[in-house]
Amino acid sequence: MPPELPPSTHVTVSHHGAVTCLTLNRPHKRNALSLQVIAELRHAMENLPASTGAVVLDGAGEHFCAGLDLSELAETSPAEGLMHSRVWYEAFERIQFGRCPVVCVMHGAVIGGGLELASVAHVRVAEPSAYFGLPEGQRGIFLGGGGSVRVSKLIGASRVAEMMLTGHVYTAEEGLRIGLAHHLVGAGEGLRKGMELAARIASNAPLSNFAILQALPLIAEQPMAHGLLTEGLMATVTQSDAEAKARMRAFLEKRAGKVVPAAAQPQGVQ
Ligand code: 1HE
Repeated sequence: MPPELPPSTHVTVSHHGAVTCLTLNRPHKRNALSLQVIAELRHAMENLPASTGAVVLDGAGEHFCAGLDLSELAETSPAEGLMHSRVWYEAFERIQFGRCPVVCVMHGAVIGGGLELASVAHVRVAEPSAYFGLPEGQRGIFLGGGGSVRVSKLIGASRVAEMMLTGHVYTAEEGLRIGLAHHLVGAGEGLRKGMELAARIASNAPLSNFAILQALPLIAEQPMAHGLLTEGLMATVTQSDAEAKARMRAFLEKRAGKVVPAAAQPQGVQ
């Protein structure tokens, strides 16, 4: 069971217009994910104000996250271990399939459960200091925060197995290349980029963001005929909304931005 929630201590919540920032704030333990942290993340995601349209998730201190708090599993029984994973799964589901898209800003260690957490986010930004590891084999454990599924979907089960077997650590640049990050920015620029992307996401039509979060992952799992039907239905719903009509009209009347090459975008977005 998740622990009773005290006032937030290990996850700092701050609001910046339509963007809410959740910061793992346990730097003395390298933001290791205790059940308390997991519960606070879940609580924060379930209690976002109506004004929030997107979330940025980052970590205080030198590292994004050192993964599972190893002190919590040192003495657990198999049954407690199973429940531990379930608590993580439920919290991570709230993040992945919540109301708001999540942008994860990664620096320093993105290890084990830290990488599992990052893989729940919809957009990932890396600073050059970020490095990605899965030391589960070395620790005598296994992925338990959904990484077998989510990280495998990002980079393939073969790479996940090799990381766990050999302790292979990927650099930020390699992470970008293989799909662990979508953006690689300069040192100290991760949060600015994350906030910028989140603000952009929050300005999308809410129904489009809904479809991207709720329908797209299901469509990707469906047989092609089912997926195409689901997509067609979702497309019909989004484009029938007044918001979509207004946005398409704005473009046709030359009142909306064009899609331009990245190099021509002053801040990466137009
Ligand atoms: C921790 C943890 C942790 C640090 N659980 N306490 N994760 C790992 O195997 C990664 C383990 N951590 C590390 O390899 C290093 O700590 C770091 C590379 C992340 C950072 O190194 P450094 O030198 O900056 O810090 P440190 O001195 O190692 O750690 C500072 C403190 O944080 C220290 O506690 P202190 O009381 O001695 O000060 C560490 O014990 C503590 N600490 N990381 C608990 N992870 C759902 S299944 C997921 C499976 C996994 O996540 S496996 C991967 C686990």
